Amino acid sequence: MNSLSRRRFLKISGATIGVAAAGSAVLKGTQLLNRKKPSAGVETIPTFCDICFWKCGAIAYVNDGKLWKVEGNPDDPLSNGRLCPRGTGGVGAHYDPDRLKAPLIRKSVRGKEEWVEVTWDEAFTYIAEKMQKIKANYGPEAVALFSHGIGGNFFKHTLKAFGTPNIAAPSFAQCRGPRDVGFRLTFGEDVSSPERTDIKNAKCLVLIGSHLGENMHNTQVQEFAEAIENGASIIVVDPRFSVAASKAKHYLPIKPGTDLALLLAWMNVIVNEKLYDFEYVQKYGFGFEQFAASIQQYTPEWAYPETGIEPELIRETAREMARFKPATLVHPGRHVTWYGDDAQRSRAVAMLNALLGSWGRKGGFYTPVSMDVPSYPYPDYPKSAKGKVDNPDHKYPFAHETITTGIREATITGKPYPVKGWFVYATNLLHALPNEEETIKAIQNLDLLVVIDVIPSEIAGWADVVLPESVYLERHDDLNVEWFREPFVALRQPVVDSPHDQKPNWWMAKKLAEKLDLGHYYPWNDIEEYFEHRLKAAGLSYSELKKKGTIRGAKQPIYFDEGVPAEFPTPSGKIEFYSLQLQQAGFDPVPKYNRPAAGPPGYLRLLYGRAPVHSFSRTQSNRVLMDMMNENEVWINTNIAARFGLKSGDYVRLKNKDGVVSNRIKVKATERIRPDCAYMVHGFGHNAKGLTFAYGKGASDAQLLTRYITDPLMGGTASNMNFATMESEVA
Ligand SMILES: Nc1nc2c(c(=O)[nH]1)N[C@H]1C(S)=C(S)[C@@H](COP(=O)(O)OP(=O)(O)OC[C@H]3O[C@@H](n4cnc5c(=O)[nH]c(N)nc54)[C@H](O)[C@@H]3O)O[C@H]1N2
Ligand SMILES: Nc1nc2c(c(=O)[nH]1)N[C@H]1C(S)=C(S)[C@@H](COP(=O)(O)OP(=O)(O)OC[C@H]3O[C@@H](n4cnc5c(=O)[nH]c(N)nc54)[C@H](O)[C@@H]3O)O[C@H]1N2
Ligand code: SF4
Ligand SMILES: [Mo]
Repeated sequence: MNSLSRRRFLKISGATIGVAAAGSAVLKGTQLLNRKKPSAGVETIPTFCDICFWKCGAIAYVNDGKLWKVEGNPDDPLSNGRLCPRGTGGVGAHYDPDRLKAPLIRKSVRGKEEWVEVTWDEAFTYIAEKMQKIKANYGPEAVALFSHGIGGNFFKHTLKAFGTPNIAAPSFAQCRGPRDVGFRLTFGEDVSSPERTDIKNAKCLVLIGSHLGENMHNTQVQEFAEAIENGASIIVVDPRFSVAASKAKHYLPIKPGTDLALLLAWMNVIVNEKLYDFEYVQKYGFGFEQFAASIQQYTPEWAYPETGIEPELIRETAREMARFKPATLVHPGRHVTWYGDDAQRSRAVAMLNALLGSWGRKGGFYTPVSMDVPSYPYPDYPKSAKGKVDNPDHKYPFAHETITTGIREATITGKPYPVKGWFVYATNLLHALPNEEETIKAIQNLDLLVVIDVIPSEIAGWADVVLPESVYLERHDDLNVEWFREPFVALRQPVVDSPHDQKPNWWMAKKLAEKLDLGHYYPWNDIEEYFEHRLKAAGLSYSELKKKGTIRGAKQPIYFDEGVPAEFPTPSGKIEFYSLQLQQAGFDPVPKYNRPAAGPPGYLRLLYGRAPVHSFSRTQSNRVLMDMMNENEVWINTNIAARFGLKSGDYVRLKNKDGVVSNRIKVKATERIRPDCAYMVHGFGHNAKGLTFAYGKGASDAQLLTRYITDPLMGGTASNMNFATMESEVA
């Protein structure tokens, strides 16, 4: 945007949005959503959302180059014409006055958040020189990329071209990794994202922690509502009476960390009462007899003292699941890095589904399909002789993606080889990884930390170079060729200009490649040329995609009964009730229960999760969403609150076993949580100075997660094993 149109933009936004306080540029939050429709000249532009990673198709309404509102795109199968509240509030990301505005280079010591503004060319020259130096001294592998979301695709491309295999996202070792490993070990395939869960057709839906309704992944929540409408039987297992629990026929307030005991007891009932899908198990199962024998000890009576769930309720819910098989979906969850037994617990979830015959069946797990859009024919990437740094000697033998925390560890220890440069694209590592101290220690070992962000996040605060990105409403991103119920391809495209000198990721990644003499990896001049090329190869029209935002392909079979081949890419070619792979690697071939360690007296187990109007630590600067929820609370049981002399609305500080004390946080005293745990929404408690609005509001769960157990199968960092007590805070 040139300076003239920028001035115009500022004038327009100042005039229409209003200014909260004299002299400040703070925009009013939900006012942005309640603005009247402009009298004329409203243009609609389709794109897809990026407030979380679900990528819902959206329509932006723009008037005179100015963003009015964003709604769901009715043509898009992920949104079905409706966005979640975060998606609607996405306008706040564009209008956020705290946004990064220009490239920055660190002026003083790391973490002090003192910068000099530089030009884009200066920034790239600085970065490229440092990268070449690291490459000369340690090899290209010594530069790693942390990235989350589709926006990271082009930086991945540049860094692979540079020669590093060390590229990781927190969505594996801090999120869904154990689930995908557990399912892979059983069915040979991942659950993937969007999950292949056929929620809308489920007649019985079991949610173990997955708190749909607070967890707002749009399609899943829409399907959940549909299942409820259709009278599906809902079973919810959660130490906290979640929104989903309020819709349940059976609510099981489980003792935290004991879900594997419940799962084993459920399977014990289903096997011993011969309630399983006999034909399915016989046809597709491997090692059923050994499995059945090894779960005999896990009776409902045995599980009762472990889980706190009465034997009769365990039996009743097991029978309920069996009644509706194969349309019973035991949801695999998503954020499952809880207690260290996570991959094995997820495997038990997979096995329970296998007993119910739900994999490949309507109302269970469908087989996702996708459009055939060939990738761009780039030159080959250089092969790394050293291999990846995150998982030396395959210590975690079943990790099939790169482990973020493995890269962090190598950066601290220099083993198996040194890591000296980090690129961090759209992931606030100080909120996303457990144990902040280790992250900072790793950062202090770096010769280069580049952070690409839209706001001055905590991780940006530690960077040597900060690159300001245009928000998703102002840029193109890679095509979304999704694996879903039906094939489709979706386009993200700019609907408004960036207000300052922000740039899209593809432009930055390409410019950086050129500085590194890797320009030949970008044979296209502009991303639209790249789209044209790929879409043409797929026989699709770019101009149609631009107009519609989404092109859908013909529906295809997605269930075994419709002709999808029942293939299980496991070593046995079958569903593995007994896993020889696990046995050979020295692990339990059938999951075994180990009781989680208890906390000290007076401490509560610290649990955390989502709120409907926020995404992780990325939306607390969004004025629209903050108008809806501007701090988090700590849920504690009413009796515990009374014992501490606390009531709802009081402020406390949480103090963990290692003496880390949180920001002040408001108490929510409630019957809706067990007395042995506390619960808070993730993402609050920002302490980066540039986040003027989010700063100091609520407390950060991440700060309190000083401990974690690493999943021995796959390297996930289980963090539901921290304990906290409360210190009163005078308001
Ligand atoms: N303590 C704790 N840790 C957790 C979790 C938890 O519940 N508690 N959840 C885990 C889970 S499930 C996940 S998936 C991960 C999520 O981890 P992350 O994906 O790292 O989530 P955020 O903390 O929101 O960090 C996102 C960063 O991207 C920036 N950003 C937003 N939009 C853009 C953009 O358009 N471009 C660029 N370049 N940057 C952008 C934001 O400002 C923010 O700094 O965290 C995991 N870690
Ligand atoms: N609004 C919103 N929605 C989101 C996101 C977001 O940031 N905001 N992020 C998305 C992403 S990437 C992910 S991974 C998902 C995460 O969503 P989920 O996979 O649903 O996981 P969490 O949000 O971590 O929720 C944790 C839930 O598990 C319960 N729980 C804690 N310990 C135990 C236990 O021992 N046993 C059982 N049975 N339950 C337990 C908690 O009480 C809480 O209800 O949400 C997605 N949807
Ligand atoms: S679920 Fe909500 S925030 Fe996530 S992409 Fe969809 S509309 Fe956006
Ligand atoms: Mo996640």
